[in-house]
Amino acid sequence: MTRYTLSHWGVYEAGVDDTGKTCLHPYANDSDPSPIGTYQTAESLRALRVRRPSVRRSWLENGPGSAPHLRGKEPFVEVSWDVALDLVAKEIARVRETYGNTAIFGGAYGWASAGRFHHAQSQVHRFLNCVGGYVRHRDSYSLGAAHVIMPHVVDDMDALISYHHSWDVLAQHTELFVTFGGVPQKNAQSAPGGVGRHRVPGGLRAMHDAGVKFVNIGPVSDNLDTGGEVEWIAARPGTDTALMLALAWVLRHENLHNRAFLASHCTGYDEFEQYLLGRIDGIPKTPAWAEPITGVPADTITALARRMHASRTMLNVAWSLQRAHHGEQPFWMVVTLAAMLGQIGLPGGGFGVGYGCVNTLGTPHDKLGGPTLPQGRNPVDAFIPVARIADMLLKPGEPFDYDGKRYHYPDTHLVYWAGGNPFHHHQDINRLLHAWQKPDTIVIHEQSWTASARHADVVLPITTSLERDDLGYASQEAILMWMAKIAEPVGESRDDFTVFAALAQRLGVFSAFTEGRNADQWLRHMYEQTRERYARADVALPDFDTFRDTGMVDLHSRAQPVVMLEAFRADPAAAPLNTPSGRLELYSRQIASFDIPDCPGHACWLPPAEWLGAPLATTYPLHLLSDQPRNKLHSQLDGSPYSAANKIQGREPLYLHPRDAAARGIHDGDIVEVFNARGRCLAGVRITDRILPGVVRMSTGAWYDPEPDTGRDKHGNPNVLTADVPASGLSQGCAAQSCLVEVSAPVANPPPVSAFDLPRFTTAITTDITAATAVPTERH
Ligand SMILES: Nc1nc2c(c(=O)[nH]1)N[C@H]1C(S)=C(S)[C@@H](COP(=O)(O)OP(=O)(O)OC[C@H]3O[C@@H](n4cnc5c(=O)[nH]c(N)nc54)[C@H](O)[C@@H]3O)O[C@H]1N2
Ligand SMILES: Nc1nc2c(c(=O)[nH]1)N[C@H]1C(S)=C(S)[C@@H](COP(=O)(O)OP(=O)(O)OC[C@H]3O[C@@H](n4cnc5c(=O)[nH]c(N)nc54)[C@H](O)[C@@H]3O)O[C@H]1N2
Ligand SMILES: [Mo]
Repeated sequence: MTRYTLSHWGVYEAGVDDTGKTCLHPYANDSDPSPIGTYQTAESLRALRVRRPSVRRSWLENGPGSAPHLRGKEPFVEVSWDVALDLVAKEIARVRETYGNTAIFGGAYGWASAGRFHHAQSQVHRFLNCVGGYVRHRDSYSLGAAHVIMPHVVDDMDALISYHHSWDVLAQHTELFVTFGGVPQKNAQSAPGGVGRHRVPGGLRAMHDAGVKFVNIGPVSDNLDTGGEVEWIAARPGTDTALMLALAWVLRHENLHNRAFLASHCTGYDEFEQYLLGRIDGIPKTPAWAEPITGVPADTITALARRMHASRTMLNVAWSLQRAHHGEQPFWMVVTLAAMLGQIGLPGGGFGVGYGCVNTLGTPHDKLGGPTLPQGRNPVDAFIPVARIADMLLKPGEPFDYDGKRYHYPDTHLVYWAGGNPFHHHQDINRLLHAWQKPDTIVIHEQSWTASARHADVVLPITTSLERDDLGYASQEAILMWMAKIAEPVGESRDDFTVFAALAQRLGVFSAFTEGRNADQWLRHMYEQTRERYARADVALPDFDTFRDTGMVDLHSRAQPVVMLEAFRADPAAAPLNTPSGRLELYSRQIASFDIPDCPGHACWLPPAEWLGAPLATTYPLHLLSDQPRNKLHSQLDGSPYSAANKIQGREPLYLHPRDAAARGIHDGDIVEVFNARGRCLAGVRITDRILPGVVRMSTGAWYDPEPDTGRDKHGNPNVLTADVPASGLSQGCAAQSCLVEVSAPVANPPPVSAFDLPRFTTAITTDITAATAVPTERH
C-alpha cells in the first residue's frame, strides 16, 4: 500500500532511505517535481520543533500584559498541556468578559500546511466563532491590491485565476507572449493547498517548441526559462504602468487599437483616452515620456507595440507588480492595454494575471472544490485588510478606508495565531516589534521556533502534516488525497483540532466545536460530503475505506482546454462580466466616486513613494526587490539543507549588478550590510548581470535574527527594510516591493547567524502555576 502526502510543493510518496529512516519521493506522475517538499523529513528541521507548551516567563509569573517589551527577549518556561490550556482558556474568557470579542484578533494569516481538515486557519476561525467571534482579516499579502481593484474592472481574482487559458491553448494559439515579471518557475513549484502535477516548466517548453516568441519585461531576467531564446527588456521596478501606457499610446497614435472591441465589450475607454493623450494633465503618455521613467528606449516601446498588434498576443503580469505602492495600476492597465489590442476572449490572446506565480494558472481542470471544514458564523463585524496589522495594533479606534468605505481599527487585547508567521510576512519588522507590545496576550500554535513563536507569550506545539492523517485537495489540481500519517508527532505536539477541542471543553463549547466528532470521524464525514457533492456533478468517488487504502483519486483525465473569457467575447450581453456594467471597466464610475487621490477612476501612472526616480534615491540609491524564495516556501523549511545550500556564509543571497558591486568594492561571496532608515540586515553577495544596475534582489524567508543590542538582522530578512505602507487607500494592500536601500562595503568578521539556535528556557520563579490558572467558569 503506497502512502502519499500532499504539500504546497506537490505530492510525495513515503519511502525508506538507506539508513532505514522515512523519506519522501516525488509522485511518479509529476514530470517536474519540486525538490523542496522532499526535505520535509530533514533532521535539521526536527531540531527546530517546539516540543512542549511554552510560556514567556513574565507573562506566566505576572499575568497578561506583563513586560510586553520583553517579548522575543526573555526565556520561556515549559509547562504541561493542562497548565497551558488552562492558562489560554482563562485568558480568552477574561478578554471576552472585560473587552468583548472585538478585542480578539484571530486574523491568523498564513499558508500553514496543505490538508483540508487540519487547515490551521479554518480551525482557529471555527474555534473563535464558537466562543463569540473575532476580528478577521480580508484579502491576502499575495494579492492585496488585485483582490480589491479587479472586481471593479473585470472579475474577482479567485475567479480570474480559475479560468486562464490552459497551457495547451497558449502553445497552440499564442504567437507573442509578453510578460511583466517573467513566468517564475521557482514560484510555480508551489500552490496553496498543494500541487498535483507541475505544469509550468512543460507548458513553457511546449510554447517554445510551438514557436511562440517571448518578451520578458522587468528588472531581472532570471524569471523566464522556456528552454529557448527570450528577449529581455530591462525596465526599472515599479514602472510597468508607465511602459504599458506608452504601448497604449502607440496603438492609439497609429490607429492600431481595436475600436470595435472597445465599443462592444468595454466601458470608459473615452475617459481613459483623454488621460492617455494628455488632455487632462497636459502630458501625452508617449514612448519618449516613458523612456526616462522606465529606462526603456522609446524605439523599443514603439516597435513592441506594433508587434503586439501584428500577433496573437498574450500579456501577462506577475503578482509582484501589485505588491507595491499604487499596485492597483499595473493590473488595471494590463487589462486596458489588452482591451485596446482587442484579443481578449480569443484563444491564446488577452491578458493573464500571474502565469507562473503559483502552479494553478493555466490549469486544464475544473473547479470541483474539495472537502472543507465549516468555519461557522462570526458575530463580530470588525475586520482589517490583512497587511494593516501593525496599524491596527498601533491605532485602535482610528479610521481606515477600504474599497470606498470608512471603517475603524478595533482595540486588540488578545492576538491568537495559527498557521502563519507575521515576523516573516509583515513589512517593517521594527515597526511591527513596536506594535507587538500592545496586546495583553499573544498565543500562537506553531510547529517550529519561528520568530513569531519567539515573540509570543504562549506557544503551543503543533504536529506537521506528516504526523497526522488528513484529506488533501488542491484547488483545480485534479487530485483528491488521503494524506497518510507517516511519522510520529515530535515531542508533545498535537494537531490544531485537538488543541482547540480541549480549549472548547474548558470554555463550555465542546459540542459546538466538535459536533461530537473526533478527528477520524471528521475526515470520514468530510469525505462523504464531498462524495455526495461530486456524485451530483457525475463524478463517482470510491467509498471512504477504498479511498483511504488506495491513497488518492486522480481526476487528471478530465482535463479540457480552457479559453479565457470565451463566452464573454462571443456574447457580452448573454455572458456579462461581474462588473457594474457587465463589461470591462477601463474607467470605473464607482472608483471615481470614491474620490481616492491615490486611486482615480482609470489606470494611470502614479510614481511610488520609493522607486529609482524618487527624491529618496539620492540617499538610498538601490531598489530592493524582495521576491519569493526558490529553495523554500516563505519561512517554511528555511532550516532544511536545501535552503542552507543556497546561502552564503549562512545568509540569504543579495543579487546585484557588477557595476553596483564594483562601486562598493564588493566581491561575490562577501557579506554586506543592506540598510535604510527603517532597518539593517546582513546578506551574502551574488553578482549577476541578470539584474538591472541600481536594483538588488533578496528573497524573503530567512528567519529573522536580530542582534540583541542593535536590532540588526544577521540572517538576511528583507522585511527589516521594507515599508509598512498600503498600496493605496482603495485596497490597503501590501506594498513590499516599493523599497529603496543602500548596500555597504564588505563587512569584516560578521557575527554568526543564530536564527536556528533554540530560544532560552528557564524554570519559573513562581512555582505556584496552578494558582494563576484557575479554570474559568463554564459558559453555555
Ligand atoms: N518583503 C516581502 N514580504 C512578503 C512578501 C514579499 O513578496 N516580500 N510576500 C508576502 C506573501 S505573498 C505571503 S503569502 C506571506 C507569507 O507569509 P506566511 O504564510 O506567514 O509564511 P509561512 O512561512 O508560510 O508561515 C506559515 C507558518 O505556519 C506554520 N504551520 C505550518 N503548518 C501548520 C499547521 O498545521 N498548524 C499551525 N498552527 N501552524 C502551521 C509554519 O511552521 C510557518 O511558520 O509573506 C508576505 N511577505
Ligand atoms: N518556491 C516558492 N514559490 C512560491 C512562494 C515561495 O515562497 N517559494 N510563494 C508563493 C506565494 S505566497 C505567492 S503570493 C507567489 C508570488 O508570486 P509573485 O508575486 O509573482 O513572486 P515574486 O517572486 O515576488 O515576483 C515575481 C517576479 O517579478 C519580478 N518583479 C518584482 N518587481 C517587479 C516590477 O516592478 N516589475 C516587473 N516587471 N517585475 C518585477 C521579481 O524579480 C520576480 O522575478 O509565489 C508563490 N510561489
Ligand atoms: Mo502570497
